[in-house]
Amino acid sequence: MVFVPELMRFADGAPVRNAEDMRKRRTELLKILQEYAYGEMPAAVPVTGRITDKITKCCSGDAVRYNTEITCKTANGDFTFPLSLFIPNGEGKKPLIIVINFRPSPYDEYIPVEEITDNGFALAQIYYEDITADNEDFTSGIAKFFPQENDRAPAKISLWAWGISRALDYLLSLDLFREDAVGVIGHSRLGKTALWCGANDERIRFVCSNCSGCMGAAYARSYHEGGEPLASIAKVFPFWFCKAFQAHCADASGLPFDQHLLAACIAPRFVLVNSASGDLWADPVSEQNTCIGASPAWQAYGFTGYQGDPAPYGENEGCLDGGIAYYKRSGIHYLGRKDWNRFMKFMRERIDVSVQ
Ligand code: GTR
Repeated sequence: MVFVPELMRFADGAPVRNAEDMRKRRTELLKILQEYAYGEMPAAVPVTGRITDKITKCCSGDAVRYNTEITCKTANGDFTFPLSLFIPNGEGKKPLIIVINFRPSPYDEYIPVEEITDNGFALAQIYYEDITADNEDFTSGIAKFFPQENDRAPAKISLWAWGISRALDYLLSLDLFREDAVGVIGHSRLGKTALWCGANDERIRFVCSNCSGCMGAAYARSYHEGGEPLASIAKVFPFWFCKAFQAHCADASGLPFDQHLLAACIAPRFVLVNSASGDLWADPVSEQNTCIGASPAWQAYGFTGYQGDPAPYGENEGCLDGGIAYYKRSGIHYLGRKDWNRFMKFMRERIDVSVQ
Protein backbone atom coordinates (compact mmCIF):
# COMPACT_ATOMS: atom_id res chain seq x y z
CA MET A 1 0.00 0.00 0.00
CA VAL A 2 1.18 3.53 -0.74
CA PHE A 3 0.63 5.76 2.25
CA VAL A 4 -0.33 9.29 1.33
CA PRO A 5 0.29 12.10 2.04
CA GLU A 6 3.86 10.91 1.86
CA LEU A 7 5.57 10.85 5.22
CA MET A 8 9.07 10.88 3.80
CA ARG A 9 8.68 14.01 1.65
CA PHE A 10 8.49 17.58 2.86
CA ALA A 11 5.53 19.65 1.71
CA ASP A 12 7.74 21.10 -1.06
CA GLY A 13 8.52 17.60 -2.36
CA ALA A 14 12.08 17.34 -1.04
CA PRO A 15 12.94 13.91 0.40
CA VAL A 16 13.29 13.26 4.13
CA ARG A 17 16.63 11.44 4.29
CA ASN A 18 17.84 11.29 7.89
CA ALA A 19 17.14 12.07 11.53
CA GLU A 20 17.70 15.79 11.13
CA ASP A 21 15.25 15.93 8.23
CA MET A 22 12.74 13.87 10.19
CA ARG A 23 12.87 16.31 13.09
CA LYS A 24 12.07 19.14 10.67
CA ARG A 25 9.35 17.08 9.01
CA ARG A 26 7.80 16.49 12.45
CA THR A 27 7.52 20.25 12.95
CA GLU A 28 5.85 20.53 9.55
CA LEU A 29 3.47 17.65 10.33
CA LEU A 30 2.42 19.06 13.70
CA LYS A 31 1.54 22.31 11.98
CA ILE A 32 -0.56 20.53 9.33
CA LEU A 33 -2.37 18.48 12.00
CA GLN A 34 -3.05 21.62 14.04
CA GLU A 35 -4.34 23.53 11.03
CA TYR A 36 -6.59 20.86 9.55
CA ALA A 37 -7.44 18.40 12.32
CA TYR A 38 -7.16 19.14 16.02
CA GLY A 39 -6.62 22.88 16.14
CA GLU A 40 -3.73 24.69 17.71
CA MET A 41 -2.06 23.32 20.79
CA PRO A 42 -1.88 26.24 23.23
CA ALA A 43 1.56 27.05 24.62
CA ALA A 44 2.49 25.83 28.08
CA VAL A 45 1.68 28.12 31.01
CA PRO A 46 3.06 28.15 34.58
CA VAL A 47 1.53 25.39 36.68
CA THR A 48 1.30 24.79 40.41
CA GLY A 49 0.02 21.74 42.24
CA ARG A 50 -1.45 21.13 45.67
CA ILE A 51 -2.07 17.90 47.55
CA THR A 52 -5.58 18.05 48.99
CA ASP A 53 -5.66 14.60 50.57
CA LYS A 54 -3.25 11.76 51.25
CA ILE A 55 -4.46 8.19 51.78
CA THR A 56 -1.54 6.14 53.00
CA LYS A 57 -3.10 2.70 53.07
CA CYS A 58 -4.42 2.22 49.62
CA CYS A 59 -4.41 -0.88 47.39
CA SER A 60 -3.83 -3.50 50.15
CA GLY A 61 -1.58 -0.95 51.82
CA ASP A 62 1.00 -1.23 49.05
CA ALA A 63 0.51 2.24 47.58
CA VAL A 64 -0.25 5.79 48.61
CA ARG A 65 -2.99 7.83 47.01
CA TYR A 66 -2.68 11.59 46.70
CA ASN A 67 -5.65 13.66 45.63
CA THR A 68 -4.20 16.74 44.02
CA GLU A 69 -5.28 19.94 42.30
CA ILE A 70 -3.41 21.46 39.43
CA THR A 71 -3.66 25.15 38.68
CA CYS A 72 -2.75 26.51 35.25
CA LYS A 73 -1.95 30.22 35.22
CA THR A 74 -3.13 31.34 31.79
CA ALA A 75 -2.88 34.91 30.52
CA ASN A 76 -6.66 35.11 30.93
CA GLY A 77 -6.87 33.74 34.46
CA ASP A 78 -6.29 30.65 36.59
CA PHE A 79 -7.81 27.28 35.82
CA THR A 80 -7.76 24.40 38.33
CA PHE A 81 -8.49 20.72 37.78
CA PRO A 82 -8.16 17.61 39.98
CA LEU A 83 -5.75 14.73 39.46
CA SER A 84 -5.63 11.42 41.37
CA LEU A 85 -2.18 10.03 41.93
CA PHE A 86 -1.20 6.55 43.13
CA ILE A 87 2.40 5.76 44.00
CA PRO A 88 3.51 2.24 44.91
CA ASN A 89 5.54 1.92 48.11
CA GLY A 90 9.26 1.40 47.90
CA GLU A 91 12.44 3.27 47.22
CA GLY A 92 13.39 4.98 44.01
CA LYS A 93 11.76 6.93 41.24
CA LYS A 94 8.84 5.13 39.65
CA PRO A 95 7.78 4.75 36.05
CA LEU A 96 4.59 6.73 35.54
CA ILE A 97 1.45 6.16 33.48
CA ILE A 98 -1.05 8.96 32.98
CA VAL A 99 -4.53 7.82 32.04
CA ILE A 100 -7.17 10.21 30.77
CA ASN A 101 -10.54 8.60 31.36
CA PHE A 102 -14.28 8.95 30.95
CA ARG A 103 -15.38 9.05 34.57
CA PRO A 104 -14.27 11.02 37.63
CA SER A 105 -13.36 8.11 39.91
CA PRO A 106 -10.03 6.40 39.28
CA TYR A 107 -11.62 3.19 40.62
CA ASP A 108 -13.20 2.55 37.28
CA GLU A 109 -13.85 -0.48 35.08
CA TYR A 110 -11.23 0.87 32.64
CA ILE A 111 -8.51 1.31 35.31
CA PRO A 112 -7.20 -1.68 37.33
CA VAL A 113 -5.48 0.60 39.85
CA GLU A 114 -4.10 -2.07 42.15
CA GLU A 115 -2.78 -4.17 39.30
CA ILE A 116 -0.95 -1.14 37.92
CA THR A 117 0.68 -0.17 41.22
CA ASP A 118 1.47 -3.84 41.98
CA ASN A 119 3.41 -3.83 38.73
CA GLY A 120 5.56 -1.02 40.11
CA PHE A 121 4.01 1.81 38.10
CA ALA A 122 2.77 5.08 39.53
CA LEU A 123 -0.58 6.09 38.08
CA ALA A 124 -2.02 9.55 37.50
CA GLN A 125 -5.67 9.77 36.54
CA ILE A 126 -7.42 12.68 34.87
CA TYR A 127 -11.14 12.86 34.21
CA TYR A 128 -11.36 14.44 30.77
CA GLU A 129 -14.42 16.59 31.42
CA ASP A 130 -12.59 18.23 34.33
CA ILE A 131 -10.48 19.84 31.58
CA THR A 132 -13.41 20.81 29.37
CA ALA A 133 -16.83 19.34 28.62
CA ASP A 134 -17.26 16.84 25.80
CA ASN A 135 -19.65 19.02 23.83
CA GLU A 136 -19.82 22.22 21.79
CA ASP A 137 -19.56 24.44 24.88
CA PHE A 138 -16.31 26.38 24.50
CA THR A 139 -16.95 28.33 27.70
CA SER A 140 -16.51 25.15 29.74
CA GLY A 141 -13.35 24.53 31.78
CA ILE A 142 -10.05 25.49 30.19
CA ALA A 143 -11.76 26.23 26.84
CA LYS A 144 -12.86 29.70 27.88
CA PHE A 145 -9.24 30.74 28.45
CA PHE A 146 -8.38 30.01 24.81
CA PRO A 147 -10.93 31.84 22.67
CA GLN A 148 -12.13 30.32 19.39
CA GLU A 149 -10.75 33.12 17.25
CA ASN A 150 -10.32 31.34 13.93
CA ASP A 151 -10.88 28.01 12.19
CA ARG A 152 -7.61 26.65 13.63
CA ALA A 153 -8.49 27.44 17.26
CA PRO A 154 -7.86 24.59 19.73
CA ALA A 155 -10.66 22.04 19.63
CA LYS A 156 -11.60 19.67 22.41
CA ILE A 157 -9.03 16.94 21.67
CA SER A 158 -6.27 19.58 21.75
CA LEU A 159 -7.58 20.95 25.03
CA TRP A 160 -7.73 17.53 26.69
CA ALA A 161 -4.22 16.79 25.43
CA TRP A 162 -3.02 20.15 26.72
CA GLY A 163 -4.43 19.25 30.14
CA ILE A 164 -2.39 16.03 30.20
CA SER A 165 0.76 18.00 29.46
CA ARG A 166 0.06 20.49 32.24
CA ALA A 167 -0.49 17.58 34.64
CA LEU A 168 2.88 16.27 33.52
CA ASP A 169 4.50 19.66 34.27
CA TYR A 170 3.40 19.26 37.86
CA LEU A 171 4.15 15.56 38.14
CA LEU A 172 7.72 15.92 36.88
CA SER A 173 8.32 18.82 39.27
CA LEU A 174 7.80 16.37 42.17
CA ASP A 175 11.01 14.51 41.31
CA LEU A 176 9.34 11.19 42.14
CA PHE A 177 9.08 9.70 38.66
CA ARG A 178 11.51 8.41 36.05
CA GLU A 179 11.68 10.93 33.26
CA ASP A 180 12.61 8.17 30.81
CA ALA A 181 9.53 6.15 31.73
CA VAL A 182 6.48 8.33 31.25
CA GLY A 183 3.53 6.75 29.46
CA VAL A 184 0.10 8.07 28.45
CA ILE A 185 -2.89 5.85 27.72
CA GLY A 186 -6.40 6.60 26.55
CA HIS A 187 -9.34 4.68 25.12
CA SER A 188 -11.45 5.59 22.11
CA ARG A 189 -11.82 9.42 21.86
CA LEU A 190 -9.27 9.54 24.64
CA GLY A 191 -6.99 7.26 22.62
CA LYS A 192 -7.12 9.92 19.91
CA THR A 193 -6.24 12.41 22.67
CA ALA A 194 -3.33 10.27 23.93
CA LEU A 195 -1.86 10.08 20.42
CA TRP A 196 -2.19 13.82 19.85
CA CYS A 197 -0.70 14.55 23.25
CA GLY A 198 2.25 12.23 22.61
CA ALA A 199 2.75 13.73 19.16
CA ASN A 200 3.21 17.18 20.72
CA ASP A 201 4.87 16.44 24.04
CA GLU A 202 8.31 14.86 23.76
CA ARG A 203 8.53 14.15 27.49
CA ILE A 204 6.05 11.31 26.91
CA ARG A 205 8.14 8.29 25.97
CA PHE A 206 5.30 5.80 25.60
CA VAL A 207 1.86 6.25 24.09
CA CYS A 208 -0.89 3.63 24.16
CA SER A 209 -3.82 4.18 21.84
CA ASN A 210 -6.64 1.82 22.77
CA CYS A 211 -9.41 1.34 20.20
CA SER A 212 -8.93 4.97 19.10
CA GLY A 213 -10.22 4.48 15.55
CA CYS A 214 -11.19 7.29 13.20
CA MET A 215 -8.96 10.38 13.64
CA GLY A 216 -6.94 8.31 16.12
CA ALA A 217 -4.92 5.33 14.97
CA ALA A 218 -7.04 4.40 11.92
CA TYR A 219 -5.54 5.32 8.55
CA ALA A 220 -8.57 7.01 6.95
CA ARG A 221 -7.64 6.27 3.34
CA SER A 222 -7.89 2.52 3.96
CA TYR A 223 -11.40 2.78 5.41
CA HIS A 224 -13.16 -0.58 5.83
CA GLU A 225 -16.85 -1.37 5.76
CA GLY A 226 -18.35 -1.01 9.24
CA GLY A 227 -15.78 1.54 10.32
CA GLU A 228 -16.52 5.11 11.36
CA PRO A 229 -16.53 7.39 8.31
CA LEU A 230 -14.80 10.75 8.51
CA ALA A 231 -17.96 12.56 7.47
CA SER A 232 -19.82 10.93 10.36
CA ILE A 233 -17.29 11.85 13.04
CA ALA A 234 -17.17 15.41 11.70
CA LYS A 235 -20.94 15.70 11.90
CA VAL A 236 -21.52 14.00 15.26
CA PHE A 237 -18.45 15.36 17.07
CA PRO A 238 -17.52 18.60 15.28
CA PHE A 239 -16.18 20.11 18.51
CA TRP A 240 -13.40 17.48 18.76
CA PHE A 241 -11.77 19.04 15.71
CA CYS A 242 -10.96 22.51 14.48
CA LYS A 243 -13.40 24.18 12.11
CA ALA A 244 -11.01 23.79 9.16
CA PHE A 245 -11.47 20.00 9.41
CA GLN A 246 -15.06 20.31 8.21
CA ALA A 247 -13.91 21.39 4.75
CA HIS A 248 -11.88 18.19 4.26
CA CYS A 249 -13.89 15.42 5.83
CA ALA A 250 -16.29 14.53 3.04
CA ASP A 251 -13.80 12.25 1.32
CA ALA A 252 -10.65 10.77 2.87
CA SER A 253 -8.76 10.95 -0.41
CA GLY A 254 -8.78 14.74 -0.18
CA LEU A 255 -7.51 14.96 3.39
CA PRO A 256 -4.34 17.08 3.68
CA PHE A 257 -3.06 14.55 6.27
CA ASP A 258 -3.67 11.00 7.40
CA GLN A 259 -3.12 9.20 10.66
CA HIS A 260 0.30 7.68 9.86
CA LEU A 261 1.56 11.27 10.01
CA LEU A 262 0.14 11.64 13.51
CA ALA A 263 1.83 8.47 14.76
CA ALA A 264 5.09 9.48 13.03
CA CYS A 265 5.25 12.63 15.19
CA ILE A 266 5.78 10.37 18.20
CA ALA A 267 8.91 8.76 16.70
CA PRO A 268 11.51 7.86 17.86
CA ARG A 269 9.54 7.42 21.06
CA PHE A 270 7.26 4.40 21.45
CA VAL A 271 3.69 3.74 20.36
CA LEU A 272 1.47 0.76 21.11
CA VAL A 273 -1.72 0.55 19.09
CA ASN A 274 -4.30 -1.75 20.69
CA SER A 275 -7.32 -2.86 18.66
CA ALA A 276 -10.18 -5.24 19.42
CA SER A 277 -11.44 -7.72 16.85
CA GLY A 278 -15.07 -6.97 17.69
CA ASP A 279 -14.58 -3.21 17.40
CA LEU A 280 -15.12 -2.72 13.68
CA TRP A 281 -16.21 0.89 14.25
CA ALA A 282 -12.56 1.65 15.17
CA ASP A 283 -11.41 -0.16 11.99
CA PRO A 284 -8.67 -2.47 13.34
CA VAL A 285 -7.14 -3.13 9.91
CA SER A 286 -6.73 0.59 9.29
CA GLU A 287 -5.18 0.91 12.76
CA GLN A 288 -2.60 -1.67 11.75
CA ASN A 289 -2.05 0.19 8.48
CA THR A 290 -1.22 3.36 10.37
CA CYS A 291 1.57 1.50 12.17
CA ILE A 292 2.94 0.29 8.83
CA GLY A 293 2.66 3.74 7.26
CA ALA A 294 4.34 5.53 10.17
CA SER A 295 7.23 3.07 10.43
CA PRO A 296 9.73 4.92 8.14
CA ALA A 297 9.89 7.74 10.72
CA TRP A 298 11.60 5.39 13.20
CA GLN A 299 13.94 4.17 10.49
CA ALA A 300 14.91 7.77 9.66
CA TYR A 301 16.05 8.13 13.27
CA GLY A 302 18.08 4.92 12.97
CA PHE A 303 15.69 2.70 14.95
CA THR A 304 13.36 -0.11 14.08
CA GLY A 305 9.80 0.89 13.32
CA TYR A 306 6.94 -1.55 12.82
CA GLN A 307 8.14 -5.14 13.03
CA GLY A 308 4.84 -6.92 12.51
CA ASP A 309 3.12 -8.45 9.50
CA PRO A 310 1.91 -6.34 6.60
CA ALA A 311 -1.22 -8.51 6.28
CA PRO A 312 -4.06 -7.96 8.76
CA TYR A 313 -3.68 -9.82 12.04
CA GLY A 314 -6.29 -12.23 13.31
CA GLU A 315 -7.73 -12.35 16.80
CA ASN A 316 -5.21 -12.25 19.65
CA GLU A 317 -2.34 -11.60 17.29
CA GLY A 318 0.08 -8.77 16.79
CA CYS A 319 3.71 -7.83 17.25
CA LEU A 320 5.01 -5.95 20.27
CA ASP A 321 8.55 -5.41 18.93
CA GLY A 322 9.93 -2.18 17.46
CA GLY A 323 9.17 1.48 17.90
CA ILE A 324 5.51 1.22 16.86
CA ALA A 325 3.66 -1.94 17.80
CA TYR A 326 0.22 -3.31 17.04
CA TYR A 327 -1.99 -5.87 18.76
CA LYS A 328 -5.53 -7.05 18.07
CA ARG A 329 -7.15 -8.76 21.03
CA SER A 330 -10.47 -10.59 20.96
CA GLY A 331 -13.51 -8.85 22.33
CA ILE A 332 -15.23 -5.53 22.22
CA HIS A 333 -14.56 -1.79 22.42
CA TYR A 334 -13.17 -1.60 25.93
CA LEU A 335 -10.04 -0.74 27.91
CA GLY A 336 -9.41 -3.85 29.94
CA ARG A 337 -6.76 -5.52 32.07
CA LYS A 338 -5.25 -7.30 29.11
CA ASP A 339 -4.76 -3.95 27.37
CA TRP A 340 -3.13 -2.45 30.46
CA ASN A 341 -0.89 -5.46 30.99
CA ARG A 342 0.19 -5.34 27.37
CA PHE A 343 1.09 -1.65 27.73
CA MET A 344 2.98 -2.23 30.97
CA LYS A 345 4.90 -5.10 29.37
CA PHE A 346 5.64 -2.90 26.35
CA MET A 347 7.00 -0.18 28.64
CA ARG A 348 8.90 -2.52 30.92
CA GLU A 349 10.74 -4.15 28.02
CA ARG A 350 12.04 -0.74 26.94
CA ILE A 351 12.54 1.20 30.15
CA ASP A 352 16.01 -0.06 30.81
CA VAL A 353 17.11 0.33 27.21
CA SER A 354 19.26 3.43 27.22
CA VAL A 355 18.89 4.22 23.53
CA GLN A 356 15.66 4.84 21.59
C1 GTR B 1 -17.84 6.99 19.20
C2 GTR B 1 -17.03 7.73 18.19
C3 GTR B 1 -15.67 7.11 18.13
C4 GTR B 1 -15.08 6.89 19.50
C5 GTR B 1 -16.10 6.56 20.55
C6 GTR B 1 -15.70 6.83 21.99
O1 GTR B 1 -19.16 7.31 19.22
O2 GTR B 1 -17.69 7.67 16.98
O3 GTR B 1 -14.82 7.86 17.30
O4 GTR B 1 -14.33 7.98 19.86
O5 GTR B 1 -17.27 7.27 20.41
O6 GTR B 1 -14.94 7.71 22.28
O7 GTR B 1 -16.26 6.14 22.85
